[in-house]
Amino acid sequence: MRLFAAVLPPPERLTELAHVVDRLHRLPGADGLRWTSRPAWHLTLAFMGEVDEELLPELRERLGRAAHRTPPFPLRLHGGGHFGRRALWTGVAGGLDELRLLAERADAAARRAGVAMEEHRRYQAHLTLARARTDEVDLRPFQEELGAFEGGRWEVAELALVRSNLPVSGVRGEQPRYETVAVWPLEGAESGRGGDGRSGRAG
Ligand code: 2AM
Repeated sequence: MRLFAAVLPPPERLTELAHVVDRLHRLPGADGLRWTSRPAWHLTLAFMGEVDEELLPELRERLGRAAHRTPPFPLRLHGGGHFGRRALWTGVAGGLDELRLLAERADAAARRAGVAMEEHRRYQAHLTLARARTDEVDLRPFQEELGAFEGGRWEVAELALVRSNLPVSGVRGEQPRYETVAVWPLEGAESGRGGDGRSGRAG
């Protein structure tokens, strides 16, 4: 199954984002983009790709431990940007160092559980709002509109493991369906003899 670790913003923060996205939908060129929908909004921490079912118990164990060791931290959705001319996103502000640490720990947990992590990309925290089918849409006006967006602060208190079900219909533009497989509370038990390698323990 296709899996990734993520932070899921709470409903009230998604509602704020939905208001901004409504405005984006009205900008010229919006019809030329494939918009992600609210149930799909998440911040990926570590993308694992296809994972063998037999690795799941170990993966769960290690992600749980990573969450256990990491303290909750504040975050807010903030501004926006684009990857080339193909993906429009909103970014985050606040506990960026903590978010990155959680991403590193989720990545390490997956590797140590035996996940190949072959599709690794440099980590950049973002929440994808739209994707372009071609290079023809100028994403800059969308980024400008997002520039003023400051979402409210929330406390990131959970690490989620999410399954991505790719569309099977063959309908062009259909989005993957995401399903939360498990969540673990962030507990900040830093002194714990965790399994992501920082404690020096072989895994
Ligand atoms: P994206 O939104 O930038 O496409 C499910 O596909 C989630 O995993 C999405 O957030 C997606 O990022 C992310 N993702 C997909 N492939 C990835 C990869 N190779 N590296 C990192 N994240 C990836």
